[in-house]
Amino acid sequence: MRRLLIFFIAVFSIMLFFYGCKKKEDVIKIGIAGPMTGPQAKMGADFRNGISIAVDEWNEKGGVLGKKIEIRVGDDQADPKQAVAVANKLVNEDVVGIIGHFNSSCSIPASDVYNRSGIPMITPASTNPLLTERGYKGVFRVCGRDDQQGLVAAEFVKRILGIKGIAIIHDKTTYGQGLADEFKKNIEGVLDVVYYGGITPGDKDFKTVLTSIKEKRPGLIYFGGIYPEAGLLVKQSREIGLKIPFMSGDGTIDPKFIEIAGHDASEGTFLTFSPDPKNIQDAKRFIEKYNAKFGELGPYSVYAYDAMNILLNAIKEAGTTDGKAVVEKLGSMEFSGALGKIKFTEKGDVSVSPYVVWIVKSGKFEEYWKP
Ligand code: ABU
Repeated sequence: MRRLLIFFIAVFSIMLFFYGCKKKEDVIKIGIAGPMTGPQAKMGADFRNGISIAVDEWNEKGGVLGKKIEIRVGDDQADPKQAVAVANKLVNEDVVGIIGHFNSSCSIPASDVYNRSGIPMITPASTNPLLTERGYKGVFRVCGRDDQQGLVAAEFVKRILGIKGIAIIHDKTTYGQGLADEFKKNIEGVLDVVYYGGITPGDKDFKTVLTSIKEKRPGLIYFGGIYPEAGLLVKQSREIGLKIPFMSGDGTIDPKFIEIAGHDASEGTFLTFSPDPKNIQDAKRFIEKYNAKFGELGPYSVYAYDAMNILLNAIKEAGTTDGKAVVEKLGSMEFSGALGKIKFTEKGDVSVSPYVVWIVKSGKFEEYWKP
C-alpha cells in the first residue's frame, strides 16, 4: 500500500513538472506597470486599455514567435517603493519585457531591477531625463523628456505671455520638481521667479501656499506635477481671487484635471504636451478602435499601444525573447506605429519629440502654440 502511494505521488509530481514546463513555453509574458489604483489610476487604466488593443491584434494573428501573448499587471500606486516591489514580482513571474511605469519616480528605481535581470523596459510616459541618462542599454521611452518640454514652456511664457513675475510650484517628485527646475532654468535671467516651493501629493488644501503666492503678485503660476494636485491648485487659486494664468506639463493633460478644477476655473489654463494624435493619420484606426471599446482616448493610451507593438516587433525580429537580443533590435530598428515613425537614440530616447503648448477651451484641451 505504501509503495503504491509513493508510486502515485511520483507520477503526479512528474505530471505537474511537465505541465509547468509546457505552460511556461505556451505563452510569452509581458509586464505592464503603472498606477492601477489610487489618485492616478486613470493613467494606469489608459495604459492597460491601449496595450490590450495591441495584444488582441497580435493574438488574433497567432501571437509572436508562434506563442500567445499574456499580460501580467503590476500596480505601483505611483509609489517608488511599491514600484520596486512590483518590478521584482514581475521579474519572478518570468515576463520578458515591461511596458511601464507611468511616474518617473517609479520608472527610475524599477529600471534598476529590470536592468539587473536583463529585461527590456519601454515607458510610455516617464519624461524625467535621468531615466535614460544612466547608461542602461535596455531602458527606452516613447515619450519626450522634461528638458525638452520645460524649454518649450519657458519659450512660450517669454515670447507670448508678456508677464514679469512667476510663481513656481512643484510636487516634490522626480517628475514634478525636475520639470519645474527645467522651466526655471530656462526663464531665469529674463523673468523674475517670485516664489519657488513644493507641495505634497495627496494634500487637499493649498490655500495657505496660494495666499502667500498672491501677496507676491506674480503674473503666472507654473506647476510641475500631476492632475489631482494641479486641479486643486487651479480651483483654490480662483477661490482666493488669484486669477492669473496657470501653466503645467504633460502630467495634467487629462479630463480629470478639468473635472477637479471645475469648468470655469480651468478655462484658459496652459500645459505642454506632444501634438494631438487625432491629427496623425497613422493613429486614426487605433483611436477609432479605442473609442469604440473604451471611450475617450487617454493622453498616454496611444503611447502605451505603440510601446507594446515596438516591443513585440523587436521580439519577432530577434526571433527570441532573450533580453540581450531584443534590446539590440530595440536599439537598431525603426518602428512604424500609430504615432508615426519611432527610432531610439543611443540613450533610449525617441529621436524626435516635438512639444507644443495646449490650452483648455470650452472644457476641452486643444493645441494652442508651437515653437
Ligand atoms: N510625464 C508625465 C508624468 C509621468 C512622469 O514622468 O512622472
